Amino acid sequence: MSSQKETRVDAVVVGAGFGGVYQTYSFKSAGYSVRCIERAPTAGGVWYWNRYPGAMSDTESYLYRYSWDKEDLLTYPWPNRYVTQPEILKYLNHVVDKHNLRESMQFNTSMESATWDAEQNLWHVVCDTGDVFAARYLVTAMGALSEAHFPQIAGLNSFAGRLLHTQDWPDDIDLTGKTVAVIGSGSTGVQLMTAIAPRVKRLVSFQRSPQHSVPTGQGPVSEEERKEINANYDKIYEKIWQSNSGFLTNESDRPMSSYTPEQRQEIFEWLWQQGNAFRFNMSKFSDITTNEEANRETAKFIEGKIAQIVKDPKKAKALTPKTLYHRRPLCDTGYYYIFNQDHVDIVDLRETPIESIVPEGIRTKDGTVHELDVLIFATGFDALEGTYARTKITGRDGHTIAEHWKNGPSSFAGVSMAGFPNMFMVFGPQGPMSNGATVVEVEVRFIMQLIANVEKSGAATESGAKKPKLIEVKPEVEAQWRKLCDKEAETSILKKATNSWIFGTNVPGRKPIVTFYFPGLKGWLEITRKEAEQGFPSYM
Ligand code: NA7
Repeated sequence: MSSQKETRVDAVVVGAGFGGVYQTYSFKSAGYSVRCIERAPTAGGVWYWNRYPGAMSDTESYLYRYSWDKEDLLTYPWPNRYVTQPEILKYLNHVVDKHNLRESMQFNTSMESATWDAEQNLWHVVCDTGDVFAARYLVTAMGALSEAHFPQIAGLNSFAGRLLHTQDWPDDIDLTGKTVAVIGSGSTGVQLMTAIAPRVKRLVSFQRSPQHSVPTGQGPVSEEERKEINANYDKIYEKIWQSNSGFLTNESDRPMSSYTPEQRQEIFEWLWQQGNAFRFNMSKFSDITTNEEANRETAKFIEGKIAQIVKDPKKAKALTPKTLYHRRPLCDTGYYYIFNQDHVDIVDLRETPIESIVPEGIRTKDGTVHELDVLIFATGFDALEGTYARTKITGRDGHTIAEHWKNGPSSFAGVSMAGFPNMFMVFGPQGPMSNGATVVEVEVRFIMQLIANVEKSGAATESGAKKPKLIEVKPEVEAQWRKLCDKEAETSILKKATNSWIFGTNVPGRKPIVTFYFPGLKGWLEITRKEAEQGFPSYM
């Protein structure tokens, strides 16, 4: 432990993204002294780092925000159906300023370690700035997806041009007139390529797996639409808290087989015109992710669209998946269309793998050297473990998170880990699989309920007269939760995907896990509500 004088606070929050901002607000408004530390120079979290062109939310604007600031809900501008990265960054910083949270925040500060002190029942938090905090509560809101996954390709460091990862996008890069390669065709790669295609001299996608993507339906929101949403916000959120996805007020309970083949095609076409991947997946058919036949039919419809849109048969072939529609659903603002331009090309890595990176660019196994100015990795994240590996968190009896997660990340409800008293995660492993903006809200509320529960007993006083009661989940509850998450994911077609961060299989060497609680928001809320009603029996 550092010899530096400790600053005593009630709570330390790590991270000032969607989760950390709300957690800081919640502590502050409940009267706790709180320090939020953030490694970036401002609030924003993933929306600060992922500044690549085209970055935007694929949850619709009216739901990609906090529900608890009613005034903002009604007045804060969101002119389009989806909010872009700069808009989200601005919004989060607006919330920080509006609620005077900046005074509780410390930027350009990373947590190096957090160590549980069982004598004093405190967390000692050491930062790279030399700051040391002692806090009764520690909340890590560091994001599940905040550490870049950089695949180890031979010769990676030999490239003489500019090498970038979408996760840490620099401000000084201008791609105009450049020859650019993108490795990665997940939601990030698809957004990025669609956005940069008009301005680069040449764009080549080095694609390992083609994906099924549907249109976002991005476009302006009229004054009438906004008025209608404003007039119904309470009712909308009532439905959202009852939904699995946290995105949709209308999740279908009708299986695909209940429609005739003609009706299905009409519905697919309607969904395609409406846009939004989650709407496409869940609003009209209930079984796209659970019934293989329904899934194949959906995949076939999208593949038909690819064939219609992409004129060059070679490019169309490369862009057409041969798999189920089983990845995290994607949507785009014209992705397939960019391949109709002569300066946009695709290398199908299934046929011609990368041999190595060379100073001039990428050498593929057929001996071709693709000369490049800029090489962009849109290769995703080392989810959860990557994030938590940046810091050393040591709980009871010297037990570290790295040890706790030796069989892959786990928690109870995405929030608590056995052996880590008075510590909580926002967006930890096995939280609800739902819209992130709603997930952070329900998790923070649950954390505050847990804290209020022990504090109302009067046990956790600053005076230290009594040993404060601790909040610590039972180990058997965490183990059962993990089993439950495995079971709930068992029937999902998403499980058939390889290389998925949702199943911990995208980074070599990581243990496969089920990252989410698949029943989503509704199921998670039912369980945690019961937990609160019964006086938190899962906790010691
Ligand atoms: P994803 O969804 O993990 O996608 C990563 C992409 O990078 C995907 O196309 C991968 O191909 C590709 N990739 C990864 N490693 C390699 C190597 N070694 N060679 C070639 N291609 C590779 O990350 P995103 O950033 O797009 O999205 C992550 C989340 O962010 C998303 O779910 C949203 O919640 C926001 P693969 O498909 O594995 O063959």
